[in-house]
Amino acid sequence: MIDTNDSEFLSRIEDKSLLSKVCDAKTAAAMIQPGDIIGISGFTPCGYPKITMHELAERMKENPFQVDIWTGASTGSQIDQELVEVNGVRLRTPYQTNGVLRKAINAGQLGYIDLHLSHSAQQFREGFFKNSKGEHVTGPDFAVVEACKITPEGIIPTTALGNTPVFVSQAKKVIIEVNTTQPVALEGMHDIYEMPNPPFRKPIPITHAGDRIGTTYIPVDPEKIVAIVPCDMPDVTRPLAALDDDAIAMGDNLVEFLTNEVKQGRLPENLLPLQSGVGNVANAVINGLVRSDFKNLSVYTEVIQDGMFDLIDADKIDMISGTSLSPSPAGLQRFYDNIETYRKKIILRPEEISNNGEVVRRIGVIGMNTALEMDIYGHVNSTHVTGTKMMNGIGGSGDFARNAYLSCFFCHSTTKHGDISAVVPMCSHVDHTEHDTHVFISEQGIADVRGLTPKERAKVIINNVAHPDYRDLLMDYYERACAACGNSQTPHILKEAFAFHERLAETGSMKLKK
Ligand code: 0RQ
Repeated sequence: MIDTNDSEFLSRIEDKSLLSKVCDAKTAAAMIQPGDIIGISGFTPCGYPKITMHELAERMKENPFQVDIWTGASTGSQIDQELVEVNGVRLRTPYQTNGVLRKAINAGQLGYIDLHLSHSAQQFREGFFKNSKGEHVTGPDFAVVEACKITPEGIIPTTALGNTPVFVSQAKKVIIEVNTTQPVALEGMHDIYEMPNPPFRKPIPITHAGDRIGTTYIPVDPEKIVAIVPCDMPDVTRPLAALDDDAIAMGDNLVEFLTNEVKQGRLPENLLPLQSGVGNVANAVINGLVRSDFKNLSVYTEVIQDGMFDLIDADKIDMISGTSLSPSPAGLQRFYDNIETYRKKIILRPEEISNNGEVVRRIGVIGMNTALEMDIYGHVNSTHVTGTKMMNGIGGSGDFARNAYLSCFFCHSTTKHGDISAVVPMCSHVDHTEHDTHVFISEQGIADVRGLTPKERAKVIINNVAHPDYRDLLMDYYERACAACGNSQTPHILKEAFAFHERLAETGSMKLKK
């Protein structure tokens, strides 16, 4: 662990007037008071403050208290695990993926507010949130942010932006961790643009994924900086699953679909800007594009996973816009090793801009997100396992799905060794409605439901996307529902709509017992 005299650390504080603010993480963590709201930099386990939050958890072990944690999305274990293990979090928003935090949320240990990520900055800034005393606030008490350096102009962020700019501009006090494991070559990759509140907002001037509209630094009022802390703990990212046959099949199905769209004249030869969601499925789907003949692609997305580096290496990419790098540990090392090449092709924006519906709709994004389950009429559940237990959150999937030119959803047709069907009669929770979904792809095939009525959609989804083990059960439900409701617009047998979920709860499988 480096100390406050470390020469590399001190050299990264280019504004020497700030040297008087240098202190260790324990001293910085001691400034945080019970009930404070902390705005955390970064997005996914990238670009988050590490040592100060670890020291805060250590302090809470001795002297228990709680804080509210506002973030960009998921974050590192010092925040979403260590603080939760000492019961130090009262409220967490707007997204998470940590197993310990997920368990605590589903046990009711803390409050969790799941937001469309593009909405979060605006809601923080405009006083939608309350502190622990029930008072509406327009920013956090502390912004705790990771920087690769501090210049006279402001903070140079690291591997992710998320909501960092809004936290810095709205916080009462700012703690900056200067992380010497983050390369200074990150400078220049960011494009910081903050929007005023309505009615003063102007159009966001982005018409191509590669347009730059802001600054490469986050402006900060030096008076608000209360601590500058040395840190040499690296980002700890999550591994991605290896590509299996199902993942390859989903990628191939996507390429087949897009190739046909180009042939039919509904997409240009280099497609439209691509967005790809989080997780193993999304990464696998991008891999399908690496194996395709498409060229000169552009990406307007939220997270940049390993598959995007493959696209750059295969010389298929003009530009990638996102808010976060979110690679596997091997992918992060690959990024650092090739930073001079990759930095020319990647722009990191605040999530208010990377996910903004106005831009997504203007540039005509092809949205590609992952479903936990979908129903026969095309509604999607991305967040709640069997309708009640939070998995991760809606993240940016709704920002993109609702505004995309073409909104695709992917999933394995079954999970948990075939005991759970991704296609069910009625979703146990709905994040994306039938109005926001155009194309479903599983390893079984493609259901293109554009221009179809609900009853037409049901047949295509059951026959093309559901697993063969569940097709007869689903078709039987659909046909009986049609008969029971006199062929109404969206037929259901309400008493039976959740029979798949009930069977899973009772027997451990959605399949009928033989
Ligand atoms: O469980 O971890 O125990 O193996 O869910 O499933 O198939 O590995 O899929 O990693 O791609 O995650 C929707 C969660 C998918 C993610 C979700 C179980 C399954 C497995 C993971 P295990 P896979 P992925 C922003 C994009 C919402 C946010 C979003 C997500 C685990 O993509 O959080 O889209 N999305 N952001 O066994 C019970 C079911 C299940 C199930 C899967 N029906 N019931 N468990 N699982 N289906 C936009 C961007 O631009 C990035």
